[in-house]
Amino acid sequence: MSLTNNATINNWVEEMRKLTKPSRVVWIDGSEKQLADLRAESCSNGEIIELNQEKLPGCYLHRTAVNDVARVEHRTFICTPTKEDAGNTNNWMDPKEAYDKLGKLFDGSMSGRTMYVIPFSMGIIGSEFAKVGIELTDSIYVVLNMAIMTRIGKAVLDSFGNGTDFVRGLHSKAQLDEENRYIVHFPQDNTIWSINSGYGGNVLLGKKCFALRIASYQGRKEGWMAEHMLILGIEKPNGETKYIAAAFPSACGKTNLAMLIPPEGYRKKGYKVWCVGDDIAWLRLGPDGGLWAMNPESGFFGVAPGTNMKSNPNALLTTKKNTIFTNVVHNLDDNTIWWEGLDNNPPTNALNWKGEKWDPTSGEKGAHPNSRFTAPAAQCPCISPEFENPRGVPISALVFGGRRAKTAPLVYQAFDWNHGVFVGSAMASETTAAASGAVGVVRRDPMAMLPFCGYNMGDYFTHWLEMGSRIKKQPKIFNVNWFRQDENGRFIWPGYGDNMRVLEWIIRRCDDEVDAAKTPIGYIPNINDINIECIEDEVSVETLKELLSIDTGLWKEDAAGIEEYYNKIGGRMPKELLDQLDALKSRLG
Ligand code: OXD
Ligand code: MN
Repeated sequence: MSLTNNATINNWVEEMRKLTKPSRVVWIDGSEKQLADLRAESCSNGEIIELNQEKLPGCYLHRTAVNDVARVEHRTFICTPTKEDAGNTNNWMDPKEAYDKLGKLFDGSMSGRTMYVIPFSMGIIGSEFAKVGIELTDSIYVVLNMAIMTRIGKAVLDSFGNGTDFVRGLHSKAQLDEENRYIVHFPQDNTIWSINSGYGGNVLLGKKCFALRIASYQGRKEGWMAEHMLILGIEKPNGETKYIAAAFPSACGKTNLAMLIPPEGYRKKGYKVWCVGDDIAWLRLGPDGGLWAMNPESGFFGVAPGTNMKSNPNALLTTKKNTIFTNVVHNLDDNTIWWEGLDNNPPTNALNWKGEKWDPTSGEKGAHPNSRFTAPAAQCPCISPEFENPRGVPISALVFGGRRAKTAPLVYQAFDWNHGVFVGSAMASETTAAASGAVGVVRRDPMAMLPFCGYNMGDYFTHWLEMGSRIKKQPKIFNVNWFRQDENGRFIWPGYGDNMRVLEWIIRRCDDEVDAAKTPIGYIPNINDINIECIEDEVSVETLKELLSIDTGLWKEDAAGIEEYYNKIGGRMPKELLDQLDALKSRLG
């Protein structure tokens, strides 16, 4: 029975029911009782496995189909009315063609199954920054994950009342047929259709599909921004907290940075780092004329392998209860889980991520490299006291980063907002060949939004520039690179908690407490302003100089690479960024 009198919602649910033909429809009310019943049902049909409830209370294991383990970018489409509106960096299908094609796949796709109706809110329910969605799905796994990742249930509908501005998400596992797997967005209709997948990034429609692709489109229309950014707060010894939002391509340690533990020297002085979000930031103009950020999610969907008590104790501790693990190793001895990089004691009596008997000495990985944990953010030991604040937090600095062996210095600051937009637009990571020290292939990933921007990338840059002109108290913009290498391909910056040393410089720049040296690419720290106390053995003054050095030859090559990339984006590249590129070239000489 429907949980709302909202006719727009009810009519749409009914229309989708007629299309997908489930045997019954269940509305998710958000109660613990209903979720407990669903967990029990999901355990009884083998979709999830209840783990050791003494060691891991409220925790479950799920295995996806072996051909369904990651986001499928080549099957992800932005179906704007014209191809130009989606731009050259997105796959495009004509909306009518897409509705027809997927309509056929959805026709009867839920027959014999239950359709779950999940009302969800991205952001605190009822807050002026929050947005409502409804996801229809035939997967209990999706319901249980959405209950962690978003705020769900009847409270969402009650607060929404008779509103009509909600995102319509339709998901069916159908036959999990790889050949007919589609993740399709209709931004102008607030609609997402996802079929033939059961993997989180493709099916938890609140996350990448809504909170980034659809929301980026909404943000442009409505004057705000949806960004692929973590949000963290740095509490200074005087009790004041400064907030930073930061964008990184995948495999750059984003979750680790979001939950960083400062080095001992900083902790003794009274510094603390608070996590507001690990993946997505919605940014708006605040009443003070500044930029404010809110994490629209309520959980972490983090990569498991490599997470351990050294790399990210806060993430690991977050997953000790009420967590769904996907595609990790199942330790049969004590009914717990394991993954590569958790510790040095792989279980000997275990199943791998596919559910096959696994021998840790075989050389084969036990957990899938993209295996995940879905855990409530509120369980994170360093979750920010502002996490539930509906207004979000004021942002002092925006940080872009990538994985560059040589080109980008450890940190530099953009000259101003527009130059910062240029820096973000040119973001890139290199595939590493660390052993040989070879410089890998450069992959551009503007603002880490390449797979997540729901419209033309040139228009997206224009939106960034326009936002800047509207922000009276502009955040300062920085670029960091934790991955500088020496000539032998060795990383020369320790990273992890020591990244705090760079964050400290960033907030001191925001507070006008330190000078910096002007270079052709931006402002870089004076050597004495990066605190290397207690790591002098690892990072000598010489090493720090190398970390901050700028190789003009490499930068000229990079400028050529940026130009090539801009050409690919095509005719809607804003002139301002082309001018920024010219200015960089002339500064490089
Ligand atoms: C993610 C991603 O899963 O960026 O967060 O791919
Ligand atoms: Mn992400």
